[in-house]
Amino acid sequence: MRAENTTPPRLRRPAGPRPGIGIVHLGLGAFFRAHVALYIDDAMRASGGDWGVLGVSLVRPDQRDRLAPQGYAYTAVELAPEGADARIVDVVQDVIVAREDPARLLDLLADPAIRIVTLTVTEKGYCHEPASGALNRAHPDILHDLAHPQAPRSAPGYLVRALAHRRAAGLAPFTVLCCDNLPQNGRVVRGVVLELARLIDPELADWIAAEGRFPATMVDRIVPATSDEDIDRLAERTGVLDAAPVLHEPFRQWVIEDDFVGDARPDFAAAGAEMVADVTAFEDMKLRCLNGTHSALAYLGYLAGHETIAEAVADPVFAGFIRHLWAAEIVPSLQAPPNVDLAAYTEALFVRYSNPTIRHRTWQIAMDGSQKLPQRILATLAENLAAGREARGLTLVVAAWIRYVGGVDERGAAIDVRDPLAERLRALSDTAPDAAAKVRAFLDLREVFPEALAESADFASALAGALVALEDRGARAASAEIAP
Ligand code: CS2
Repeated sequence: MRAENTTPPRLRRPAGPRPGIGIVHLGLGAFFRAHVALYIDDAMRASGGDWGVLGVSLVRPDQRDRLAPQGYAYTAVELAPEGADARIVDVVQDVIVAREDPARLLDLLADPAIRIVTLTVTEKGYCHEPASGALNRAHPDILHDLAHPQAPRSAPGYLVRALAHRRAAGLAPFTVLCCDNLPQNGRVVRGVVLELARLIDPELADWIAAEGRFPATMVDRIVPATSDEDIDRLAERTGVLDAAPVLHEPFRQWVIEDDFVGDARPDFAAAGAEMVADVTAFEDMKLRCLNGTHSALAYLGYLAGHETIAEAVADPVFAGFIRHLWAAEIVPSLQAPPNVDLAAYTEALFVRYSNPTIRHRTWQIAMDGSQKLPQRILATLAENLAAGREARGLTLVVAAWIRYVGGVDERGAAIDVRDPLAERLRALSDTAPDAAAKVRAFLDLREVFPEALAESADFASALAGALVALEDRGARAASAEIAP
């Protein structure tokens, strides 16, 4: 038999005792499986505890269907420039798809053994208005969840109904542990949960406000989407087929506010997480330095024809541009967290971006810009303008986003724009007669742009100038003009 015709055997869950389930995770994407899940696994290995995970996909069955035949075990492949290293992870004990049976998920969340609900549902999963953090009461999923109490669709909808069931059963609430890239992420999820709960039952909202815990966290690890080629390559290397591996960089960081209901949590510190009283400085540093320049490279790099982050930073123009952003526009806006040297932090980011074994597509990071720009770019920009600091680089990034969501790249090819506001953005772009009108129409998106930017005539004219530079001379030349 020729080797290439044989199908390798499927990955199997390693034999051995299984922990009880203590955590429900909403949003079973690659990031959770390559980051939070590994900390939970390491914490249990170090200090024990029944912290097995029930994974939940809110809508799509694909992860469950790939993981179930392998007993929910998967391979985490660490990609370092000097070589790859693989580990089998079996912390996930079961996976369910909420949309198939919402009542079952609500029952499971009311189990007293569940002490923590972790979330990676992406920025748009909180149904909030990105500029203000408030619940978007007109969101179709929120309207649905108010009308159908037993069958929610949104993450806040599940949390509120599950907390109501726990209160009715005389149980303590679970801790809600947000692991998405939002500033004050614990505060954001607490805010939307309380607002939704108040619309349903003010006493429930009071109980959640008094008894619930929503620690904020800063999460960091670069985890590109897994491709079919990645799956084939891993199977060739190991001789075993894993239909759901995750690929990640060596670096990882997790900073967690140590505020859990009844102090019930895995021993995250033993796994290397930093347990702190306040994550704000860590969150601002990471969102602005890492995610901010990721988005810069995503829009400018994509427009200039770069497919991945590693390719974009190998281009001296974009390398120079993000170094300018860090030194002149981002770091001056930050308070360094204790014992952190921000210059060393950003230099380490540059090395992480340059890892040639990570294929992190600019297109992937460009997704959902309307939900990402406020915390990654616009907050820094507004502070710089108020303080009279340099802001031309960040202004160009906003212009590049506007150019990108117009849906046509610099060679005239269509861009597959993914964003909850994609249709509206495209329409704004298509109907504006010139750059100034386009910029005005975008700045009027008040769920995206903060007042300080939306109402500044100087900013509007700088943004229009940046858009003209992009349209006339292209992303590469426009970036080089700012950071020669
Ligand atoms: C990226 C993040 O896709 C994106 O928007 O900026 O996923 C980034 O890779 C992680 O936050 C790194 O911790």
